[in-house]
Amino acid sequence: MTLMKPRLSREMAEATAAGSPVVALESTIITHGMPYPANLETALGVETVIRENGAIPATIAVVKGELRVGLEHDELEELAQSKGIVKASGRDLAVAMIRGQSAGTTVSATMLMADLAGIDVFATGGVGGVHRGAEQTFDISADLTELGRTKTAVVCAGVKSILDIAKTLEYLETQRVPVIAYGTEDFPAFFTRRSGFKADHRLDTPEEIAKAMWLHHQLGTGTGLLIANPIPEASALAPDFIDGTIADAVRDADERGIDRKELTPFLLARINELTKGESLKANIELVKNNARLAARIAVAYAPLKKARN
Ligand code: PSU
Ligand code: MN
Repeated sequence: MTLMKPRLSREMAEATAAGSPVVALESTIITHGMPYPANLETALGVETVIRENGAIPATIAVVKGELRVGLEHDELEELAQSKGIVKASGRDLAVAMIRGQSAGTTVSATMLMADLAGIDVFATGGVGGVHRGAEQTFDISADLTELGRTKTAVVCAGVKSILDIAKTLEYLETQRVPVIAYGTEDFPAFFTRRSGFKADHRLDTPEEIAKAMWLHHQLGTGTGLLIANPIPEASALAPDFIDGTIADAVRDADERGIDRKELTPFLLARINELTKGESLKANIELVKNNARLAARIAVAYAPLKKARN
């Protein structure tokens, strides 16, 4: 069966036809991950960072029922401002399309759409994972199963301790997803550079990461790769401070009975409130840092892919 192609912006159509380096970006971070106007400023800032590092950014979303890769400024603005917009993981896309809805795409939906559009590298802040208490709730993000079936390299800053980091790493192992830390042995914990767990692999240059991606795909593994890039030292938060805040936020969610797809957005917003915006500042810096690395990986990957075609 021939799979559907999302609608590409003109720039993206030219870039993919020419085999130029492209970096996909998700939109749930805009619609559910950050408040306005920081979400819009970040979305635009991240696109600039990708261009400065030699690649073309493609923000991915569903706009009025249409799967879109590469958004214009006014479209980003609308997504950033609208309230009550849908949060779509891969399984929600078809229904959003027939309803003509607009939706922020999670890591899972963005990977799926990036793959349909032929984009290999994707930058975000944090991926979803296995939630604390998953042994009771079974709350495991579809991001992890998507990584187990879609060939996209996702550059993130590790996962937050709103999640059970050990179980998240176990699940990625089960899904056959390599976890590669950039320039460190440690698997980072989003706001902090260390989680207390080791990553499976350490690679020190974007070129090595691009080569590993290439070989991983050539082996027919069929899975994605998780590239964990620690937050820059200067932007990292103090572990005691942020761990305490996260524990408070998790308790608040529990007391209010918040669960399922509302849980991650609630925790992100609550942590931002409790830290009086400190966590948001760190979040913005780490996303830009990930965009920079993703662009450099995409630049190194493009000639490898071209040589094959
Ligand atoms: N973690 C963050 N910021 C985010 C998200 C996660 O630090 O914006 C978003 C991403 O879009 C991710 C989604 O794919 O939350 C995961 O949601 P869930 O846990 O419901 O699968
Ligand atoms: Mn969930």
